[in-house]
Amino acid sequence: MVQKKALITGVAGQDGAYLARFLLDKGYEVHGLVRWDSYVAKRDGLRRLNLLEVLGPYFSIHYGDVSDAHNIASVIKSTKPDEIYNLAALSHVQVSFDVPASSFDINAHGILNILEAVRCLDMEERVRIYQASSSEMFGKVPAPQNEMSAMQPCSPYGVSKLAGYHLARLYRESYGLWVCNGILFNHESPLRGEDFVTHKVTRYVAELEHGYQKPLSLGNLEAIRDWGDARDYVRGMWMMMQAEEPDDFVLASGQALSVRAFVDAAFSSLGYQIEWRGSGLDELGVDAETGNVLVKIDEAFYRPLELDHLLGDASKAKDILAWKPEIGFEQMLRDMIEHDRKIISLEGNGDG
Ligand code: G4F
Repeated sequence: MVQKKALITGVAGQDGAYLARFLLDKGYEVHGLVRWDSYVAKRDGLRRLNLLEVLGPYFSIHYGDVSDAHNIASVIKSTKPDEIYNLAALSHVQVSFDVPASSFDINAHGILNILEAVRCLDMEERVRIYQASSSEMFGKVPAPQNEMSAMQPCSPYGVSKLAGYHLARLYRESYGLWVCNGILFNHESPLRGEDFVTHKVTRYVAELEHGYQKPLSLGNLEAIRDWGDARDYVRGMWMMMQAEEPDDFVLASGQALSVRAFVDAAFSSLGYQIEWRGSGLDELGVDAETGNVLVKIDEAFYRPLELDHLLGDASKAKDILAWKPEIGFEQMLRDMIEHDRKIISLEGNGDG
């Protein structure tokens, strides 16, 4: 059987690592684009790939950057992929307010460079492209959101992702490129970056077992998110790429929780009950048993503009692709905390 080849940009991230593992298990030859800073800090930069045992004979690393048009064209030309998954992104919403131009370079220019490379190399006939679009594009529109909802992003990240989404759609409609947009709602896992709220919380809860130190500082607790599991979502990406026609699909769990409810669930999974006292910036989350302050509010984690309510409707993916999430919220939370406990005990043994 002829082995399919995939190129994954952003392969060192949460989704990239899970997708690489998934495709290797399906018998693909996988090429991963990794940025120079992962090369410099190789051990840390490639830690997810190491953990999932991705590095091996059917996986090749290419150092580069989607915002460098020459680089991405040359990687596409040399690897000749059947499928390109564009997962490279500046993905932290709050950070995008600090570096809006970089967000555009990576999130909008990046996909443009890929689309142009495929077109100029006359590879339209053989390559399929997946663009990682985001529920952050919906911004302020009322929940639930699906493929037909309006889009009013409220962060530089969301605006840059919306530009990327439209470029993908435009190249599909005007040049006939096989490009699909996966509009993914928040998706978490043990490999989630620790600067995202879920992993920041689970890491703190796991550390509590080794003794109380200082409170966890968080921002807005009222925002509501639809949290699914990244492992289900990379399967969905692949399913979109196997469809007969290129199209755009929402992937979501269909259940939403506030950040506060997530915090409560994470703490209670290890037996801590939080009592919320006070309000606004003075609000505290107190351990009902010991009186220790576990959570405090820090204005620094508030964004200039907040996206209040995301709840995805993934009916189209269910109907057309037969995709549905298999890992529930409770299991995801359990896996994240178990992973953090393991990492913390390895660090304690000097193996971290
Ligand atoms: O975990 P977050 O940083 O994820 P956010 O902003 O929803 O973005 C994630 O999901 C998007 C899909 O909709 C992706 F496109 C994007 O790349 C990323 O993966 O924040 C979630 C919520 C926000 O409302 C934030 O204001 O948690 C709130 N929050 C409260 N305290 C915090 C914190 N977020 C972070 N990162 N850190 C805090 O201390």
